[in-house]
Amino acid sequence: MSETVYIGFGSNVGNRIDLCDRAVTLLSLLPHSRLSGVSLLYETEPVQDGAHPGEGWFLNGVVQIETDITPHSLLSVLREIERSLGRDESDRAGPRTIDLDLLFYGDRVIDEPGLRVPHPRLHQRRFVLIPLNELDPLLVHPTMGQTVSRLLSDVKDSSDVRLLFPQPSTRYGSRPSCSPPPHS
Ligand code: PH2
Ligand code: MG
Ligand code: MG
Repeated sequence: MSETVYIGFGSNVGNRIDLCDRAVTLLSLLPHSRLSGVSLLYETEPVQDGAHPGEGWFLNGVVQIETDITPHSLLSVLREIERSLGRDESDRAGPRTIDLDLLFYGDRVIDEPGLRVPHPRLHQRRFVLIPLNELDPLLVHPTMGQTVSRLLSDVKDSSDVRLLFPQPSTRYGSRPSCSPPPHS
């Protein structure tokens, strides 16, 4: 039985558009999985949260995937993709070429060292809630019992989140505005 998962991505070093695009492309190629949604890209002010992501603004977005991959395997695949896109493992809290965070795995609640789902800070972050709200505003947070749209209207975070303009054209083509012409 496949589950709907949401993965947040962010980049604040290097060619951020290219890195996000490559991360989404790699996620679209996961076995036993289907990419079912990709948010727009947002330029976001860095939020300090114990991590020290530096001064650079992020590009952030969220993907939705239907998958049979288990949460633990998915987590190691995300780490592999981060590594393949040049993430510095020795400074995980520093500036990042790409950061992939498992936000929701269906309505499962997992609380283990190294794997906490839903992501423990997602409800405090506009840079996550805004793209999530775009994909599924009625998605209910399994422990808070509130929809994403409600979490977004209640969030205290006031950091700046701006729609990237222009949006890059993409290869995975799941954005409505980027659909190919009906015939050629
Ligand atoms: N990620 C963090 C800490 N701060 N700020 C923004 N704007 N975007 C992020 O992805 C982000 C952050 C830790 O992973
Ligand atoms: Mg993160
Ligand atoms: Mg992370």
